Amino acid sequence: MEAIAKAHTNIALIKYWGKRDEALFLPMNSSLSITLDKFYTTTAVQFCSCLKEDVFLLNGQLASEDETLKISHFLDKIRDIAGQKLYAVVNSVNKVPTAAGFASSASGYAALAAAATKAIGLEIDNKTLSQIARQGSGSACRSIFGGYVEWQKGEKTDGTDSFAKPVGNEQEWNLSILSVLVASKQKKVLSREGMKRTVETSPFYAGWLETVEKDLSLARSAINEHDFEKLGDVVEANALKMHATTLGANPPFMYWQSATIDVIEHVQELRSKGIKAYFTIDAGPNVKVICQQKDEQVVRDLLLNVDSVEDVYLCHPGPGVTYLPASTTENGSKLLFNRFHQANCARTISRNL
Ligand code: 2P0
Repeated sequence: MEAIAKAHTNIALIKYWGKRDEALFLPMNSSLSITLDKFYTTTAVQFCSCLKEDVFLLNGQLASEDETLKISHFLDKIRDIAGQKLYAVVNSVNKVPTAAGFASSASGYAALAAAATKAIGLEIDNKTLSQIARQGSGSACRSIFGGYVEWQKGEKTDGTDSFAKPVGNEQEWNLSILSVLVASKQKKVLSREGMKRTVETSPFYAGWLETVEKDLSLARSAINEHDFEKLGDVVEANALKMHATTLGANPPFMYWQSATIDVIEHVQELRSKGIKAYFTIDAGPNVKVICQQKDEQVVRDLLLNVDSVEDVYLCHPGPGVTYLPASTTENGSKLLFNRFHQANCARTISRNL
């Protein structure tokens, strides 16, 4: 019972910001993203009756007890659906610069959901897989699909209508996304905590909810029409509105640092020179800049020249979840599994499945 899956990160053009149900990861608003080609997670999962607990290896190291428990709770949801009580070895390799503040929870939970459901023998479609991935991390549901993806928030309390789907039939529009790493200090408010505090305390959150559906509809039509300026305008406006809600929270907080504003100003300067580039920012100081492919080198070169910029990663729309042959060596899953199987060295967490 082993499977290996690969999933890519995604960048939100219209942001997911706020939950209506924290246990089921149901969002307050729908969101829209591009799956990126450059950053991904590969995860191997093997269930076996010989294991006394779940084992989680991250980038070749045994993960902490806290990290392992999070993975275990997520696997519990999959075990419940499958009616199985077996523990698993999860072996995950992140090709995401996490230390640089680029989030890996989307690709991480998308790959884990795909590998675990396959390894346990569930035959499900990508819509259902997206619903399962959502319950590990909201944005993970969008990483099941490639290209431009919309997560429809749904209305039902059980979450069965809250899942991601590709936007129209759009596969072809090959925009460029530059992930700009700025010289950053430690991030203080995690996105999960930040969105909760904003929903509960920010008077500006109502304004966010009032306008986000309109932003989404503009973005959807811009993608279908390949209207880059229309897309860029709404992407920037939506990001600024999301960040404005944090300033009204109690206590207030902001994800931007001086370097963030530096990059914003350089993008605006590019536009004043006629080069169409637009920024968006997630729950951290780094900036993502979208532009058309014909401009990607000039935009990248200019950003690399900004003093506070440490690196610029050039990305394009990437694929959805794929499954890899069990012999794939990147994870060395067989070897690792055998190690845990034979040595029977797993720490025991007394939980009754
Ligand atoms: C997004 N972010 O749409 C938004 C924009 C951050 C800002 O999704 O609590 O890691 O695990 O559901 O998905 C980051 O939040 O949060 C996020 P959880 P997640 O990409």
